[in-house]
Amino acid sequence: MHIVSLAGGIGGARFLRGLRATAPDAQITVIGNTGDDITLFGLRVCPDLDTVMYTLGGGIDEAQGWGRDKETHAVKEELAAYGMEPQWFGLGDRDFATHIVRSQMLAAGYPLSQITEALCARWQPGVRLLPMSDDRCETHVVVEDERGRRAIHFQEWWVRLRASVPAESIALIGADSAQPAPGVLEAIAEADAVILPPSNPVVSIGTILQVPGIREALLPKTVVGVSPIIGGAPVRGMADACLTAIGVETSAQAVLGLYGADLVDGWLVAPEDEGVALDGVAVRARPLLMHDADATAAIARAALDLALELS
Ligand code: GDP
Ligand code: FO1
Ligand code: CA
Ligand code: CA
Repeated sequence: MHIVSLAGGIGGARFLRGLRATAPDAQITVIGNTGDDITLFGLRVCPDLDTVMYTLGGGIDEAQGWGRDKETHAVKEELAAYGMEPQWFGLGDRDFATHIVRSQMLAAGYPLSQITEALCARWQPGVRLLPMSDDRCETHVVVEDERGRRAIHFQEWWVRLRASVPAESIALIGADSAQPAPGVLEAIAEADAVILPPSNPVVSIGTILQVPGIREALLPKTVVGVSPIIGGAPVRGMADACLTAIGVETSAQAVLGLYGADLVDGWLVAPEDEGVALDGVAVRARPLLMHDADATAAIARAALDLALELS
């Protein structure tokens, strides 16, 4: 069986660990969000790809959900001592090595998809991890602050401002001319099931769906989504600020409406959201908190079973 899953960072990575556990014999292709990517100190950083790679490869900081385990911060401290900006983004020493390898390979002309494959040769995540695109596209957020109305990088809004300044709009710069990375459309075409994990519906899943050709390729497939919103709130993080920015209510019902019945065939909601419904979509209520490995595997199993039932 071949399963395709889209993925953002923490929510996607944790779900994928459960999917891998519940379907050990399946071939799993992950299409990762690269809209969060940013160049810092001359190095290319891909937070969501790295979160998936480290989480599935056993190198993640479990408590934090992103970055390396057993991390130290000597380089960051030395950069700060030189007054180097930004100082609001915390890159650890072990994590720096990943960005150095990636940046060196980019400079040598390798596409991000091949670089990601090379990095995964070390981490052995047990899935095939593909960036959504080899073309650079970055999420930017229009805000109005003391410096006026301006667009800033998503990471500055998310990490420096903690999404405390309302986003007037969110745009994926470069999306129009981006192409799906090699293997993405092929994997979707041959997938037996497509799963949308409980990732951020705007800046993770929504971003991947904006790459021309990806949404269209998913339409004829059996797609099952897991709600990232439980009882009107994101379980962790600030996804509500992203939904508000695009005029969508923070609810399992509204996220289903955002994805649409043309894309999604099945939708898992938490028991407190029982009653969510959309014509043409099979909705099931299941516990959706990924509080441990067993609970997460059970969520992934429910998503997969629903996809197989509908296909
Ligand atoms: P990020 O890139 O690190 O922000 O991670 P993702 O986009 O992959 O996932 C973030 C989303 O995961 C958040 O918006 C939450 O709504 C969702 N999430 C986190 N933990 C859980 C959980 O235990 N259950 C569910 N259903 N959603 C979760
Ligand atoms: N998130 C933070 O809140 N603060 C950080 O300093 C930070 C650094 C960082 C470094 C590498 C990496 O892969 C991720 C990092 N993140 C950090 C998480 C990440 O940038 C965001 O949570 C996601 O991009 C939002 O989805
Ligand atoms: Ca992300
Ligand atoms: Ca479909």
